[in-house]
Amino acid sequence: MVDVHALAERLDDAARDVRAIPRLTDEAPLDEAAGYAVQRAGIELRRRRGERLAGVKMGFTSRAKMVQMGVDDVIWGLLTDRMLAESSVDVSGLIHPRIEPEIAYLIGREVRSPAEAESAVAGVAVGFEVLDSRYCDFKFTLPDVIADNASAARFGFGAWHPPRDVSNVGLLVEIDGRPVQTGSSAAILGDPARSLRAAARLALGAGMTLEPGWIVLAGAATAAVPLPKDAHVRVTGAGLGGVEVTT
Ligand code: OOG
Repeated sequence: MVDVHALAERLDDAARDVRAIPRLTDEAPLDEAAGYAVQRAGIELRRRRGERLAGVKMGFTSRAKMVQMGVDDVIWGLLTDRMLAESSVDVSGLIHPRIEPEIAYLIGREVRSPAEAESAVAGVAVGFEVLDSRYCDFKFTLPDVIADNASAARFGFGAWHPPRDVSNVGLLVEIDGRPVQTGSSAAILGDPARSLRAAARLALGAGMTLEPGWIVLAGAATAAVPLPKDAHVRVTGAGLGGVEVTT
């Protein structure tokens, strides 16, 4: 028997103590369903501390990320209001943060079926996600990373634009003015809209719906890069402007 609550607390403590832990699967026989149960229990701990759900993030939606992390399935995690980084990220509170470019969707009304997902979008923006695996060396199996809320740590986004085709947006990540990653949103399942529909499907499967005001991060189009201290990061999406963050 897997003690879902105890495993969620172990991950939650690791994040709060800024200390990496061994993979849960080293000792507990987790499958993906158990991983999601641990993820939900972890979100419950956050909710009890007053955090509110702010959206969802998709993971492993691009080949570059699957290859980087050695996994082969799409996953999701939940975002809370306290993960939102307005303009700065304090990396001293994170274990080994990495940053990646994102396409962000703003949900305008409740999504009751995956087919409704695109018409429910109120805006699109370029965004970023700061990942921080709670596991040693950023190494995990699929159930481990699912339990760890898909490595979610912080996120941000630029100005919202009216809904539009974002199937081939050129993305650029610069750190201190130096380009460190380039890619296209087409790397996200061929079109980030597929990732959005998958988010709606996964939410419904978990007894939830994408809600008005929620953000959906469609997943990275490039590999993630280490986020150093005292850095200035700019993520730009062709036609969507940019978003900046300092550490
Ligand atoms: C897991 C999260 C992956 C993405 O965009 O593919 C992810 C990780 O790489 O630590 O968010």
